[in-house]
Amino acid sequence: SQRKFFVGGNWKMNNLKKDNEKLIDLINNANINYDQTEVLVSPPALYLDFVRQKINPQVHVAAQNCYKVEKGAFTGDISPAMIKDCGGDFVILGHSERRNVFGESDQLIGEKVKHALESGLNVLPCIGEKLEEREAGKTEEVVFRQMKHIADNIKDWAKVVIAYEPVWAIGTGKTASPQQAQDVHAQLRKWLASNVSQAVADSTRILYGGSVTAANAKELATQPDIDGFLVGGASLKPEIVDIINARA
Ligand code: G2H
Repeated sequence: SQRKFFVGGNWKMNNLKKDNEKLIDLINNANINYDQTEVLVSPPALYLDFVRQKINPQVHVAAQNCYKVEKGAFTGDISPAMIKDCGGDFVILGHSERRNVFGESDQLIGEKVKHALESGLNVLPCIGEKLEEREAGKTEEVVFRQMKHIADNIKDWAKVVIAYEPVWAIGTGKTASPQQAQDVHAQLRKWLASNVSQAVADSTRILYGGSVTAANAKELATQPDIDGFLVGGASLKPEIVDIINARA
């Protein structure tokens, strides 16, 4: 495929400096072909600067969230300008934990995507259905609706990597089967072709997320529409290197 393999580690709200240092050493010392695979790590925002200064410069450093304006009276939040100022070049937006624990709407996530892109960050927006939505046969309806709110706010798709993360597979140990994931990825690519353009559908990376491990990554990575992974739990362990090299 013309799409470069991409693996992101979403550290979520885990680890102190000393643990971050170990993960940074692990990645810096690993055998990774950066021409073949793009690698991203996403520490809690407090550690963006710390991680950026220590990790291999070829690794993208991402915030896990941000707000939709540059500055102002928004206690507790951070802006894309601040992420860039601390050396971050990406922001994850609309992660299911932001949607479901913190109540973020499709509309807000769209506004964040727009502002982050206008600020010069790359974005990694996440979408995915809940178990009850899948069981009700609504997977496509849900992920297309989420995609539309994101896509409507994107001009430059070269700065976008999408993550499909079925909520029922996140941190549960239940991975989507390679076929289940491939089916949704293929539908999303079709949606991009019809609603944006064939070129964007062909070139945009769609990552899979949800209980990815070294044990299941290789088979998932063989699917034609899976272009990499967004990894949570396993990104805190040495096996992240095997996941990064799943297609090597
Ligand atoms: C999904 C994923 C990372 P995990 O949230 O974004 O986490 O791999 O722990 O399911």
